Amino acid sequence: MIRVGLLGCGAIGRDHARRIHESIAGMDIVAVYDVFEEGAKKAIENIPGAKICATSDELIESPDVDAIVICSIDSTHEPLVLKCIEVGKPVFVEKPMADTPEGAKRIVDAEIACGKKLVQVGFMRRYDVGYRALKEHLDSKVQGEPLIAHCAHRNPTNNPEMPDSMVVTGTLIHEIDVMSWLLDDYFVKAQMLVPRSSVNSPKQIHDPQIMVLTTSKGIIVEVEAFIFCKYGYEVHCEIISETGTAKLPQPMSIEWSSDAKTHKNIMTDWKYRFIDAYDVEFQAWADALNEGKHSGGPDAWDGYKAAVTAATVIKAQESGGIEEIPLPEKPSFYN
Ligand code: ISE
Repeated sequence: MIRVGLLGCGAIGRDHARRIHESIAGMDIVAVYDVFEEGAKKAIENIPGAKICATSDELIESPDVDAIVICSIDSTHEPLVLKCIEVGKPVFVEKPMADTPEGAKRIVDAEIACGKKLVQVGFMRRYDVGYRALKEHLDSKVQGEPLIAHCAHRNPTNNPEMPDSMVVTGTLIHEIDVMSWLLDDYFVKAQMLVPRSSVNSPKQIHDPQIMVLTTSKGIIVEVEAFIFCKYGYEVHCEIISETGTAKLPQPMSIEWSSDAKTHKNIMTDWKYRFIDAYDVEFQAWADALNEGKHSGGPDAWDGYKAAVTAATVIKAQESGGIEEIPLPEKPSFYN
């Protein structure tokens, strides 16, 4: 049984605590920490025996904690992951792994120096049944090679104070990871297209905006981010290949007609859209840790690749031009 300590008890942290306690076999929550004690108390309300630690270091160093889950605010991810590597404990960190490429590189260097893959990044879309089916389809090459991907990532609302860069590091980072995994390719160029903004979006950001990425094989991935779209939470992905197209399936929802109208519900909360993916992701992490290995899921190199790509997208957001993505060669440690 892997004894897990949770750092950061906001909405997603509490959700992961509940998930690990109720749904994941071979793993349980034994300790939590949050700068706000109220959050920590809430997280363990239904987890008898779990304790609240006074600091993050106390939790990471505790002899009762075998592995750590990090769900605190983005700027704390890098130092906390580095501390886990320093004490040699496996760590699951919500995205982004670090908020700068330099920070992500420090994590990669520390992990290589410690000689063991300890880091998994919370890119849960790789565990979504729809994305997995789409990947299997693309890998079969039944429609030839992929040429273009049209994607959309829409949130009804978001943090009203966020800067434009967070649209990339908090939202588009999912497409940056999942599209590179799906297409088995990496990105070499980035551009940001900016239409007029919605009256419902905060003034300091562009919303919607369109990220255009080019892969090393020349595939164009175009993603609309519309994070104050009001009407619901939706993730779309359509791949155009040489002899046909393929679409990411949408969550099941009945279609009902009445009074000369057809209705279909759309989700509003990303935590529910990917609820099954989170369960599969954590079960894979638990199973791997119980066997003393890495799950093979998103690792520190994936976190680093995403950080480098995101930083270049932010550069393109500022310059309005096409920017080259400076990705160094993958160290053999990650092969
Ligand atoms: C949030 O942090 C997520 O991870 C969601 O998947 C994303 O849709 C949302 O925009 C982010 O704020």
